[in-house]
Amino acid sequence: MGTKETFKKISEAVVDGDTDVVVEAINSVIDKEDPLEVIQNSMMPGLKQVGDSFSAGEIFLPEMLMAAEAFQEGMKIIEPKLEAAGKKLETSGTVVFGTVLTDIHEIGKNIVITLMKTHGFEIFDLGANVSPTSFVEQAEAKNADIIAMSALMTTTMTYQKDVIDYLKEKGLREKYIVLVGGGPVNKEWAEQIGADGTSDSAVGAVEIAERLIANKKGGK
Ligand code: B12
Repeated sequence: MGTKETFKKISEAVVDGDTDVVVEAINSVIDKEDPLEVIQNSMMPGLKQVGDSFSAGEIFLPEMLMAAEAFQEGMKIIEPKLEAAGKKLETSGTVVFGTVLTDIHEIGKNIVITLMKTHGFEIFDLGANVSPTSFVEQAEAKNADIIAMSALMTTTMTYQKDVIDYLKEKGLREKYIVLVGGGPVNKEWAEQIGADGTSDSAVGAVEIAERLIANKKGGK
């Protein structure tokens, strides 16, 4: 089976929530393919289709849960490869990263975290359902450069604004680079709430984090 067919097989198995097939098919390509390509071109299209079918009322929560589980089992194979492929660099900066309050979606956050680690960032993963006060307390405690927030729902993205407002209230806004991301987040939203940057991809998230850290260290 060629790579293209295997990627299609992985994508379909994510949709079906068939963990065994996902694991087996990933194992068959992971040693010859770029791990990031495997995520972007096989796993993510499957999950996107699941989201679309869920919106259309064609599938329900149990199916979405099974797809998420299959995805996460696949990630267990891909993540170590991604980390091994990363260059060992000096720490680029310290990041506290979490999914906002009342939101439990973590898959995207975890992908961005893995890629940031491979680029030398020190990451404190706060998990999901993180309150604005926790984001700020943890950033202070870890002496972070960046506060990064993921939100996957239109109903939870407003908590990204709450974190920024809380930083302002505490007189700490200028101390941190604030990055926001997740499905419904775009540039307009980031600008509207006064975040420093956003991206809809893990590669883009790393690029923007590196650029903003360089500016900050350069005293800009
Ligand atoms: C998997 C999934 C789940 C899983 C989550 C498992 C887990 N542990 O994460 C489960 C089944 C648990 C779940 C539950 C629910 N879900 Co859900 N879920 C999804 C689904 C299918 C995929 C999300 C995902 O992982 N995408 C893949 C990742 C890689 O993409 P991503 O997160 O966007 O991340 C990328 C970028 O955004 C960016 N990025 C992400 N974070 C950050 C942060 C920064 C700082 C930066 C710079 C970049 C960045 O980089 C990432 C890599 O490319 C989406 C549909 C979709 N198309 O998104 C629905 C979706 C998000 N869910 C939805 C809903 C409604 C729910 C539920 C309310 C369902 C219910 N009735 O209970 C619950 C919510 C529970 C809660 N309180 O949070 C809706 C949200 C609609 C809305 N209001 O906006 C969606 C859009 C489905 C739909 N089309 O209706 N869900």
